[in-house]
Amino acid sequence: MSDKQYALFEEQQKARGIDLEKVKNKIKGLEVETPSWGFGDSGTRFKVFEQEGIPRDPFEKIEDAAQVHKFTGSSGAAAIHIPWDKVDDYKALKSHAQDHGISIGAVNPNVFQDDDYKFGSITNSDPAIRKKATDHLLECVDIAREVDSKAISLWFADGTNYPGQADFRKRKNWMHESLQTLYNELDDDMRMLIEYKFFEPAFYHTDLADWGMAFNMANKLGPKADVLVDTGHHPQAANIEHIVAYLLDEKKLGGFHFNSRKYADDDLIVAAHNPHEIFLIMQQIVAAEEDKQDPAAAKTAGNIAYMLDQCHNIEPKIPAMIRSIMNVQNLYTKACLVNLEELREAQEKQDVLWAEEVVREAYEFDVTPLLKAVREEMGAAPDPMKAYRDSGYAEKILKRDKGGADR
Ligand code: PSV
Ligand code: MN
Repeated sequence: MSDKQYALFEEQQKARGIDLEKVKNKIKGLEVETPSWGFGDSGTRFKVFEQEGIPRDPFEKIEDAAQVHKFTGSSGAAAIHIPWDKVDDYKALKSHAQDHGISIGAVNPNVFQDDDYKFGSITNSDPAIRKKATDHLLECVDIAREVDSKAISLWFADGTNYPGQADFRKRKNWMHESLQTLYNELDDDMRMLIEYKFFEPAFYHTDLADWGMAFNMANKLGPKADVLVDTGHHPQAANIEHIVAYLLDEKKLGGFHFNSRKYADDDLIVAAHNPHEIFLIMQQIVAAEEDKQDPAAAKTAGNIAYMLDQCHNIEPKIPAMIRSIMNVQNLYTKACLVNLEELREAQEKQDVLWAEEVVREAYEFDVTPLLKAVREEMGAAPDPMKAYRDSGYAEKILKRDKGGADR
């Protein structure tokens, strides 16, 4: 698009009542963390394909994450997963991130990879195993303090495979007990994000199966506990944007794990085949951000921790992350182009087709030129994919060879 065409786009948006300067500022404020584990080798239960150039330790994962930020301008933090990212000196990890222009994001405890957790971690009927898992959660609070992170992001693989295997209600209470212990340990400016998933790795039941259970838990714990929505953790056809709106209204939406899925928890590039779904989620968020009648909802929306949770098993990691960040930026921008006043009017008049059109119209605009302009203003790359390709970084890391660190 030439400058002239861009000027026309600006005119067009102005005529629709959209303040493009405001939209630009909103895009500049959008930060999406990358997951350190998304830079490591990963695969399916059938095969992990080793790639050349995979980071050999958490420090190199941070270096790769910094590349994503360098070119997109919107990914200034990397989430870590413990023990995958266990290091002797967490302050050194924090400084390494700072030296590369990013920070450490959410700290994710891992209580699903130890043999002891075969029958559950914080829901295990053995008190010694529950204590071991809870102690690890507390260890992660200490790590968060060292790396200056304000979020503990929790996901539990706990569940059962067969009817009668365990007592659902007891497990529910054990989970509450453990999470309360963690909650009590959080500093005032920290929060915990509770992620749910209705399947996998357990096949019969999962202890935190859906947003309602996570919401109930977060409510019981208190204001420092919020719900995290991973877009890959719902049954097919679940209306995720409705869940998002509900949690926003309850002021309990804390974070996102973005990815896209076709069948299960596929962890693919976000919006690779569900762009419209991500747009509709973003639309709910932008509507809350702009809600003058409900400042608390606007505050909640403005305080969401956005993260990618992706495990690319056949594609190169860094450009896949860059593509994901671009897709999130793209769909958030489109959501910002919805004329909310017109939408309200259409809803008040109960004009179904008009309301649908107001939302769809925004989705159909090409916002690439706008995003190029914004990235330029931010000092990032107008075309991040090309800039990364041209940078030579992908070739430079080949010397790391195959066989990188644990995810
Ligand atoms: C589980 O499927 C999950 O979404 C959780 O966020 C984990 O921490 C992450 O994937 C990595 O396994
Ligand atoms: Mn997740």
